Amino acid sequence: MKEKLEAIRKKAEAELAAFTDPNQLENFRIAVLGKKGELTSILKMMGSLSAEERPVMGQMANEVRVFIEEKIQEKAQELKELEMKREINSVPLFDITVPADLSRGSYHPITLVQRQCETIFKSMGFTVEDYSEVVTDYECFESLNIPKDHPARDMQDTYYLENGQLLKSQTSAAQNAIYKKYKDALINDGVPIKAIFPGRCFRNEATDACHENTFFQMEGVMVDKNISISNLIYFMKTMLSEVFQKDIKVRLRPGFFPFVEPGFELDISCLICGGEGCPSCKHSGWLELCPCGMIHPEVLKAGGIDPEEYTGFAFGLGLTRLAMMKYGVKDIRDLNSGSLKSLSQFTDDE
Ligand code: FA5
Repeated sequence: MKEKLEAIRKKAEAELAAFTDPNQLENFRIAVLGKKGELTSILKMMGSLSAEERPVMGQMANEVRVFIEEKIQEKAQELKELEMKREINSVPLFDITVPADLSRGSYHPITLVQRQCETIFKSMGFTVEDYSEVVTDYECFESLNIPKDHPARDMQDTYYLENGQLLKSQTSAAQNAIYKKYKDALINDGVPIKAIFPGRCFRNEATDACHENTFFQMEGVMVDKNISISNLIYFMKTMLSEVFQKDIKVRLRPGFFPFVEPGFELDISCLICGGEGCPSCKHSGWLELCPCGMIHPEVLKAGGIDPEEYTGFAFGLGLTRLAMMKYGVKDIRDLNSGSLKSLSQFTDDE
């Protein structure tokens, strides 16, 4: 029996190393550890051993079982990571040298991604709102729990106009108006507020491969009774899997925004370099894509909604960065270049 157990262990080690497909793993698991598997059959023979041999063989059989289970798990993880790498490498990188086909017009990649997101959220009952690019200080900051002289204003270097208005630095600037528009239906008729609002944002930023001074975001809010972080995570996951049509590595970490509590940063593993680090992700392997959180009670109050009764989530998706990742654009500045040679290459694959 000892030799048999040793043979099973050796065979498992050799066979598992050669597997390239998760189905092979499952078949192997059944053949060895399943009800009628090789190891299980040996265990069934334990009864015929002497009282001295039984515990020794029992321990050895158990060690072989644990060894094989661990090896199967390791291999499954290795195959999963390989599959992910394959998928990431299958994102066709946008090639700036390809000659343009200017025989007909085409949509801008940000428009394509925005429309996809709109379709996804509309199918989940969200309305699509439009909002102006010039807003008041109240809309962009004060209504969002960022009073005058609050240090959080320094997080965004804002362009102010001579009349005191400003170029919106974040689509969150539309939140207050949306709450006011839909609060009566929420309070009187129990209709949840579910809205997205895509729009252009402006910040006085030094540009690089992943920062522009003019870029698009898409805000999303949902307010109702008993909305929780699980609802937020569900909608974020659905949006990403629908946009990319495959599993994307994401990470959620704490983030500070005065208008949400708790707040999160949602990053995705850079699809340009497969997470290894490149200029498109500032060499970190991750790209900040969609900060989000539970709407701060002060923000709901400013919108005329009682935070004791209602809760909600909000997110601010970086649409321009999403277009980069979706279409394999290494440098965000190409998207604002106005170069038809570059921009005519994108097509709607819906
Ligand atoms: C905000 O603008 C918040 N309003 C987002 C938010 C909304 C948080 C609702 C919580 C609840 P932030 O400054 O991090 O956060 O920008 C959000 C996203 O916009 C970033 O993750 C990024 O994808 C994109 N973004 C920000 N700055 C730039 C830039 N200069 N160029 C390109 N994309 C940018």
